[in-house]
Amino acid sequence: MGAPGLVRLPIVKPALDEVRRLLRGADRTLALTGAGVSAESGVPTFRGEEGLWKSYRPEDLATPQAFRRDPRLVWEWYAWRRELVAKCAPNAGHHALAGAAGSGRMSVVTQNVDGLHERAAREASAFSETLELHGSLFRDRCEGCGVRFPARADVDTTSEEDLPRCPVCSGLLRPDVVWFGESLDQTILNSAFSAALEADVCLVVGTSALVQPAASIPLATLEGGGVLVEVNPESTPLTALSAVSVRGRASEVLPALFA
Ligand code: BJW
Ligand code: ZN
Repeated sequence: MGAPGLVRLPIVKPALDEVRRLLRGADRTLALTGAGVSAESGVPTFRGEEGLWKSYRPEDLATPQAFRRDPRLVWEWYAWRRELVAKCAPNAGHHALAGAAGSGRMSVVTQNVDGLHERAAREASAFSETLELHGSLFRDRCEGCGVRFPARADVDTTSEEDLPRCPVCSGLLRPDVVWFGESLDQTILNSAFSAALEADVCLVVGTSALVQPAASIPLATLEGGGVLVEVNPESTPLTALSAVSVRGRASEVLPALFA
């Protein structure tokens, strides 16, 4: 046991107490998550000093135009990310949300394509569907007929001829994610906005809240008379609208909130 003076005190205790009070009083809670929730699992975020967009240009890799121009390059990037994420595991933040969602009073909406919320829910044997706004890294979709397939273990990116093709129509397969300039799945988006409108608390975790329409989902909670709670080491455009902003890491703050 460490000396009493060295015990690590929660730096955000008053904020945590206030959030716990809000969550206890809420009939419905919506958690909207972004890349920050998976950062401590080893999945890179997009923006910020260590973010993917520091080394890669979204216009070269995450638009339909980029895929049409150079599908091999885009596939190479996604094959690398699949491999990277496959080695990652859900962290304490994913587990805390999975536990809370399993209780039935919380929905989880994520912008992440890493599948870590679903994995945490499966590991807890908790039934709770995560709404994946930006698709999944582990699914392919045919450019020709639109049919979706579970991702293959290996994608051969040696040349354009080697790229994966649809077994139904021979069209080129692509990762089933939402790129800039593409519409989100309307059913998923409507469900997310409805959940936000009904929520008494919208817990916004680990997102820079810069990408639309995801960043507007918490506004529906405000319109419905609910409150926002933000968990993020940095401030975001939603900070000023939040009842409480907890400045901390998801893997530390979320378990403390739902313990
Ligand atoms: C921690 C932490 C820790 C770190 N714990 N936290 C209205 C106005 C302006 C533009 C638009 C608009 N409407 C639409 C647009 C265009 C565009 C857009 O929003 N652009 C803005 C960037 C300006 N949106 C679209 O194109 C969308 N489509 C659309 O709207 O269709 C209709 C339409 C089209 C065209 C015009 C108008 C309408 C589609 C958006 C698709 C986004 N796709 C990506 C890639 C997905 C596939 C892939 O992964 O490869 O989605 S981009 C990338 O950003 C990814 C993410 O899901 C998304 C959000 O990022 P996120 O999660 O917020 O991550 P970061 O890195 O930004 O932030 C991490 C945060 O975590 C930071 O705050 C850290 O502090 C924090 N953090 N460690 C907690 N340990
Ligand atoms: Zn097809």
